Amino acid sequence: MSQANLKKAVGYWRAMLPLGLAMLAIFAAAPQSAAAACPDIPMAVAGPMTGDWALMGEEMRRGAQLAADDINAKGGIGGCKIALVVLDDQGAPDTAIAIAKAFARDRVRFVVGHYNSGSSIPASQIYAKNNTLMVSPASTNPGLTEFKLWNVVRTAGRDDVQGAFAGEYMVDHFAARNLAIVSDGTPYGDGLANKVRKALRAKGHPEKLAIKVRYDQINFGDLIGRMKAAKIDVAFFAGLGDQLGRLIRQSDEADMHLQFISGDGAMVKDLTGLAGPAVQGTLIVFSPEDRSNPAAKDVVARFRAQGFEPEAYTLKSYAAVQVIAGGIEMAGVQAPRLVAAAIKSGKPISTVLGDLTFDAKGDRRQPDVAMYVWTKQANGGLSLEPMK
Ligand code: ABU
Repeated sequence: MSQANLKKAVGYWRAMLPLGLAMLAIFAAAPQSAAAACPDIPMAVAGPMTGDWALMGEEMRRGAQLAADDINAKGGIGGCKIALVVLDDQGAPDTAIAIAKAFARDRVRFVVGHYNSGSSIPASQIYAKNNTLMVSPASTNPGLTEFKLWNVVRTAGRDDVQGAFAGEYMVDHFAARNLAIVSDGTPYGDGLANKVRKALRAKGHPEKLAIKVRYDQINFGDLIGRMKAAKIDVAFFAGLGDQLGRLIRQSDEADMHLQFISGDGAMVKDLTGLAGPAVQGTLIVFSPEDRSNPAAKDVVARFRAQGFEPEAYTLKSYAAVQVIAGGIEMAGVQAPRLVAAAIKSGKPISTVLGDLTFDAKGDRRQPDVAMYVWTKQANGGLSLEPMK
């Protein structure tokens, strides 16, 4: 067996072993609400619980778990409790597909996931065939909902919205400079890069350089050399925070002081740890701050009481569970197709993100974006702040 296949196989079994154990735990215990004659509702949260994107997986897990606990504490959904299992897809499409197939054999019909668009898109097609509804809190590639599958919903935004916003911002603020677009080559990165490119061209200021890196690349000497040669001043990075952090640090070490801009994939709390002080001034496009939503006030306070700051995808994951619960309540049954139809009916569902309504494709009807900047504080620390 080749190293690559061995790695895949190990990844598969690492994902499947906890899945099998979790399933056993659920079904051995079900119905936990036996007194109420209402079996538990198996629900999964699936994302990268290990590896470079584990912080985002933790946000998903924490958000979904607290939402399930809160719903259960209030009596569940129509008296049925949520039994949440956590699955590690390692951010790998193959593992996400394996998880989706395993759910088909088991009784999980509701999934909060996945994180990576490159995992959500292929998994969604398996879920669709196998009567499973998924709500992604993080996958932003437009293709996820443009397939118009019955079973896909997301509490995240879309890359066409954030890409247009970022491209217009780049031209409006840096038109006199040389622009570059760097993609990580994933469905997320390539899709977002294309939307930024489209916006730059629409405004008559195309990028001078477009470069792809590998999603697992950690050394960017060639890229930095090419940007230096092309006298690039402003670079949009369409990829995830672990790579952006390394790229910022390595550019700084190469005495290449660029203005970096990136999308929601770089909304990671440890960016400053990866990038070092050169992160100051880096711009990030994301949705308006969920923690400032009045509807999130109590939940944010309880996360903080647990010693956890509910950043980035945490509240979007909490909301994803609320959306599923709201859909079951509206449908009056747990049948995933009817639940999906109820969610997509346009009726508002009350969540920590406020009242959400969804269109027929499963996208939020109120997409919004905002710009953030890594800012030096009076105490010398760096934090990500909304752009004033
Ligand atoms: N949207 C941020 C990163 C996850 C993804 O869409 O691939």
